[in-house]
Amino acid sequence: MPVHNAAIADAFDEIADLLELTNANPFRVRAYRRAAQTVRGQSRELWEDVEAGRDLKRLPGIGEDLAGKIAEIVSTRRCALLEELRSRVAPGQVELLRLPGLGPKRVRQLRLRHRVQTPAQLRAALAAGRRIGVPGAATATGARLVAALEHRGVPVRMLRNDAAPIATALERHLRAVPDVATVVVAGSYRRGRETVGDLDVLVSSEEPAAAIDAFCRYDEVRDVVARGRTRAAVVLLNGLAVDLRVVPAAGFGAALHYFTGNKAHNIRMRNLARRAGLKLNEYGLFRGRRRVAGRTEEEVFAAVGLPWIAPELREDRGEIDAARAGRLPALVRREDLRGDLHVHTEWSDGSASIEAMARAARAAGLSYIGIADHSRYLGATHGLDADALRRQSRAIDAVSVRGITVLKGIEVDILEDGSLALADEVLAGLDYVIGAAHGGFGLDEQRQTRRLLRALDHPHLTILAHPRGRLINERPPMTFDLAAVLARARERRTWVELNCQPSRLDLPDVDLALARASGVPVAVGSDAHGVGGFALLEPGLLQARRGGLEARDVVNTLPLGRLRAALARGR
Ligand code: DGT
Ligand code: CA
Ligand code: CA
Repeated sequence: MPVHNAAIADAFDEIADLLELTNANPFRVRAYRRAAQTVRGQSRELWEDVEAGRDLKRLPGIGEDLAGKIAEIVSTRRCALLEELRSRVAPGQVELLRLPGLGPKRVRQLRLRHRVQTPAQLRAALAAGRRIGVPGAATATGARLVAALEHRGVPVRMLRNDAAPIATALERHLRAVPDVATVVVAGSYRRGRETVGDLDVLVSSEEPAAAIDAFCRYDEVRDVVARGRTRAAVVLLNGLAVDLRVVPAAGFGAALHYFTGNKAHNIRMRNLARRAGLKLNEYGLFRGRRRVAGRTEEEVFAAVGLPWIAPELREDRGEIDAARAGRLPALVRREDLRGDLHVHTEWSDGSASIEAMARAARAAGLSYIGIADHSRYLGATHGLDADALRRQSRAIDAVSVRGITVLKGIEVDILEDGSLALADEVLAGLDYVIGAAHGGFGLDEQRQTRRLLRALDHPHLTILAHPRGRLINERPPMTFDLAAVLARARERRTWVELNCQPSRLDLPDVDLALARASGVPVAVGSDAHGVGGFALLEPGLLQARRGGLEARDVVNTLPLGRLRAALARGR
């Protein structure tokens, strides 16, 4: 049996992993990764080349040394370097390297300093609460790690925010291809879902071959799964699957609509077209054989008598009826936001000073922020007690950044009985109070509801933060009677938060829609823990839009004066 290209590539990938763990030169690591990719991408079996004595150095990234390795693997079915590396690295090490949040450096430290060499040992060490230099389960990264250790091998949907830089780089790559007019990442990504199953890339071009070719040769591609004249499918190095379709400009709008989905929305639109005697599919909108629309999405919607519907709403949750009745919401946009009330600093677990956060907020186009550091209760991690809060208040008074007003808040823990972790008189001295649960996620529905209702009854509570307490892919949402909680919030003039952290996005879209219908204003908070944190407002707003929120539903679209007035009314 000859040695196939896949086996050669696997050997090179493993060499790269092992080199990384032994602190080898990064260029050498990268050379093996590229070689693995090149070998996998060959349509011809390399063992035939070796047998025929053909020169392998014609392949991109394959020099003397790598060509020798290929010949060695083909003719001996072994690789001395790989065996030598394997003998130096314990098998659990490579598995550790593949876990989220663990790079070669941390894996090395785990072994050298803490004698943790396998996923099982890591799991035991974390369960025992050992301090081993990896983030604890209370942090998002730590929780992700614990989840990965528990569900090893189960594929999870990638956070949209993690897919975003990948999508952007791929778009840029395809835009540079000659004759490519437009590139859009459609599917769940365009609808702004919090996670994506795969990416669906749509390219408009009259010369599909060039786009298909550039796509399959893209640097980050691990496997080409399918390759046709106008479509292709690949898997990227990080495991994300990407579908590509190339369509001519005349049908681009119809294809964009079709591949944006979701499927249920598409089916409804197709039925609507059928009732009008038309046929809608991914190629266009047809009356008989004649194409009557398809160049743009607007054209497609107009042909069935509808205004354009924003992708975030296309979930078959009533958007088509709303469009027909002229009742589509004017969705909130990033430029509508004037402030951010959920900002952390180095006074608790943030990384920057109050002043640095104020400057960053100004650079992000905001005109006010509210500092809401953690109260002391949250375990040992740098919470503020009454005394520290008084000192922070003086520090805020001393900060002056032109164009930015800094308000005084707190993120106080809601305890399991629904009381708040700081005394009333301390909370009374602040501009506003954010309450949040950081434990007790597993209470049954009745107790959880009672807990949140009691918190809402607290006279000083302004905002109920990340009410569901979920961490996407890691911790399920808390169960409670949301309708009852929203009714109480409205009664008490309390707001609910949309937290923009990519693994929170809490409240989720359907809950936000219920908040809007219940007349409860939403505070969109970045939960920034550093100067880059305000960048999360924009992707976070996708969730607000999916919930159908307009600017008037979001409190931090208010100018400062009106926000202050609203804060005063609520207390
Ligand atoms: P994902 O990838 O699981 O996050 O979700 P989507 O919505 O991106 O789904 P995907 O990638 O399977 O397909 C992309 C779009 O293509 C989908 O939103 C709607 C359209 N589509 C796929 N399959 C069908 C189908 O059987 N019928 C119709 N009408 N549309 C479909
Ligand atoms: Ca998709
Ligand atoms: Ca797909």
